[in-house]
Amino acid sequence: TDSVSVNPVEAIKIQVEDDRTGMSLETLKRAFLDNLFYLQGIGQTEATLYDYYVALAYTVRDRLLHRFLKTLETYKKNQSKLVCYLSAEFLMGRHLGNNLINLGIYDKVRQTMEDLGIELDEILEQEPDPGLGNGGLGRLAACFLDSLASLEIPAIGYGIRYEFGIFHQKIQDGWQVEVPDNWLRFGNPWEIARPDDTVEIMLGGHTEFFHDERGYAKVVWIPDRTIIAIPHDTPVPGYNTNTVNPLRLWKAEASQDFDFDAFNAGHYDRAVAEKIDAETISKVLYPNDNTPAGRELRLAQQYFFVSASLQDLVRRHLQSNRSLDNFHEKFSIQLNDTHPAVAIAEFMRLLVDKYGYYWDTAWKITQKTFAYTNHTLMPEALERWSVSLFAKLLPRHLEIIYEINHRFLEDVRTWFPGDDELVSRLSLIEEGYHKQIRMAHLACVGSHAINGVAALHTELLKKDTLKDFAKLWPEKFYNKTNGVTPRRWILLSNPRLAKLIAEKIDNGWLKNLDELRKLEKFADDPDFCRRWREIKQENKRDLAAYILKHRGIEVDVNSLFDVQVKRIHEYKRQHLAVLHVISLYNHIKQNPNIDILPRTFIFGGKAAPGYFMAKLIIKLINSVAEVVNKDPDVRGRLKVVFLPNFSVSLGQRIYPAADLSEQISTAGKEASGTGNMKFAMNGALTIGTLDGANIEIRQEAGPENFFLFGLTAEQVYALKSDGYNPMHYYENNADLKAVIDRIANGYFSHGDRELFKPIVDSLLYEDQYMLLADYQAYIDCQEQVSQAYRDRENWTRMSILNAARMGKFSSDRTIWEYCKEIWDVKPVRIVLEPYHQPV
Ligand code: T68
Repeated sequence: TDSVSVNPVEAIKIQVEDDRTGMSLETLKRAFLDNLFYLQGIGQTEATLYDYYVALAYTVRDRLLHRFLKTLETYKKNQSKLVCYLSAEFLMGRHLGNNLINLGIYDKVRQTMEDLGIELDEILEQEPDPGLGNGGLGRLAACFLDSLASLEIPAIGYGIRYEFGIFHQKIQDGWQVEVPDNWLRFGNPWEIARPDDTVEIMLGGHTEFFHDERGYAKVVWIPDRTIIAIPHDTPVPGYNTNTVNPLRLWKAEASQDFDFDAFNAGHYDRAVAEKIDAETISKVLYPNDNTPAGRELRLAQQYFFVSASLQDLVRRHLQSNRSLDNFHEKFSIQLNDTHPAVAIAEFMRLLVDKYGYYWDTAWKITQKTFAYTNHTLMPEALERWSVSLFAKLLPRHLEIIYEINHRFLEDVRTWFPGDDELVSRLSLIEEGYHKQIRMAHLACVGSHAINGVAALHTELLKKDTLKDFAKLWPEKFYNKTNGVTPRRWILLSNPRLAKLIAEKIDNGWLKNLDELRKLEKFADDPDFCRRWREIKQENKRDLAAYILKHRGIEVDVNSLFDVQVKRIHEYKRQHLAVLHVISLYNHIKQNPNIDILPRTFIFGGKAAPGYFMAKLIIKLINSVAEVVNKDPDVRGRLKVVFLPNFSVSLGQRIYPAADLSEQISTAGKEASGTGNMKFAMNGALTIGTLDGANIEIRQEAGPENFFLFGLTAEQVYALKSDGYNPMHYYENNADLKAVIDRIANGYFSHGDRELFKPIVDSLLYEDQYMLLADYQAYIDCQEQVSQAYRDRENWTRMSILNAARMGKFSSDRTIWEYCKEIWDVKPVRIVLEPYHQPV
């Protein structure tokens, strides 16, 4: 560990506690009341809960700031190598609770608030959930930032400060309705605007050739518009460290010059229109998960934040280095999927056009700087941009991409003479009527490392999606199985469980999750098991109260809580779980006295607004819920609940209360999954296919503690090539037929046979995701789950062992692997000024 040394004698000699840094109860209370008065302009008698939230947020921010500034100063002074995580999404979740935890003052602040007659939980609820991401990919970026800071790794996250994050989901008449998420409406105490670091971004126009003074052919890009990017920094503290890394999000604005020109020429209206136009770029997050948007504005967003971030890095580098020759020794840039992949072309443009590098030198620096993470195997989800769109928006980058491609394919032709097929498969350009740029190919050639996000995913990338690249450069491929932060996903979400764990094995697990293994020995301790079970029960009671309040549905806390929360997508197969519900319902209708395990089915997740089938699946869930929940024959033994607006904060309520985690994607489709890890850490057992990280979760937990069903990725592939016929399963399985017929006959749609016809038809005539092939295996496996749950003692034992064995899935482990194998970075200890050392 590098460190900036501080004289330890001095460190104990001077200890000043002031209202902006002090951590004692008295100081915290004074600081909070002071902020309430001077920042919110209100006294305690008049203040709203929201005023309290803002006052407390500033109290916490003050305590982050000197750590933040010290962190930045230390990185600069030490010339530390910095990890730059480029991501179009950061799904951070609420900051306040997490920051209290990472600063180690959660309990103290709870006490402080209590002394003032304020309930901390109520204040935490006031914070709008910053939803700057769609799902797994955006949340992964957030977990990574937490781990980076907790491991004291010099790092910065770069992204877009969307004014509107992921839409707010309402359910009306069973349908999803999207409402804009105006999360910045009342301000944001966590961000700090840094107008001094504003950069200009060029767009559109054309390029011109000329010869420079040395006679070299050069290109200049003449853009037709310029906008500015203003950085807003959010401090990201590590757990129990002084490290506070920046998350730098860019806001788009019109450049002042433009305004003035038009304004002075008497075109006030035009100046205003241009301003609105420029600001559109960071206005809204595209709500598609696992599908490319393909819109001009989306490409503009990608280029906007990438160009701003690279300019920022180059500026930082040149502050303390004479050239960019050693850039790759000071920065490692990770591309979170292909959304920032245009960075490869932009960095080449900066090196060649702006800083005068020879192409070959520039290319070497570029390749050594970048690394690329892939998050999908589905070919339709790989990003492609039409050449014509690129030409219009980024004419110079198109030329650069053609040049990269030309040189790359020349190499391929030398290595594999005569293999034209290979050349066209590897090309960055997909030929055809509409020529397209394959962004994954650009990311692969421009990076020194390419990784998948779970073992199976990486294997399939090498065998299938990126097989030609894997053949060219096997040494570039890595696996980095995803992880999640135990600070937010256990300690903050499930304080009861965290307290029990700490009682038994102390607090080391928060920094080294493998220590959870020490819990294994309590799996046979009746007292521990009883408390484990009670905690789950209390968490279930909390969630039941939430369900009653928000959905008006009463659920039985003694029933099995069977949960599927994630984006709605056909490959994730929420509708397979619905088929199971209907099957159980059919059994009850046939014999109302049947002995059936009471279950509460909980669903949550957003559908992309343009994804018709996904929205229809939500409607189906709600329609089945309506019938099942009020059928007297059911006698409350089955309940179906769709919880609207699944988000990070709703996840924090749900994972701790789940008994069963549904991870039932078609094998080979879910790259990793990360919700599966959050459930397991909180003591839920998994029912799942051999897909993504499920495989590794099962390996760790032990196959006897995992409910496995379904085709393997290989079997899916084989069945597809043999000519899959879903109708065969329908015709030969009476139970399945009865389930599908119930939907088709309009039983759940007031007799309307048309409503769910698209789902029925897609299952019977195509069934791309093979629900019917996996149906019986799933039903049988669910029966095993029911049997297992009846033996509560054994279930508890399995639950404990599952949680105890999830150490691998800490994002700390994932980040260490990136640091050692891909980024080559080391921790840097941040030492505070003596007067800022905690008393
Ligand atoms: C997810 N991908 C994977 N994509 O589906 C999941 N896509 O298996 C994996 O665990 C997770 O990434 C983290 O690696 C996504 O979440 C998107 O959200 C997305 C957004 C825009 C465009 C395409």
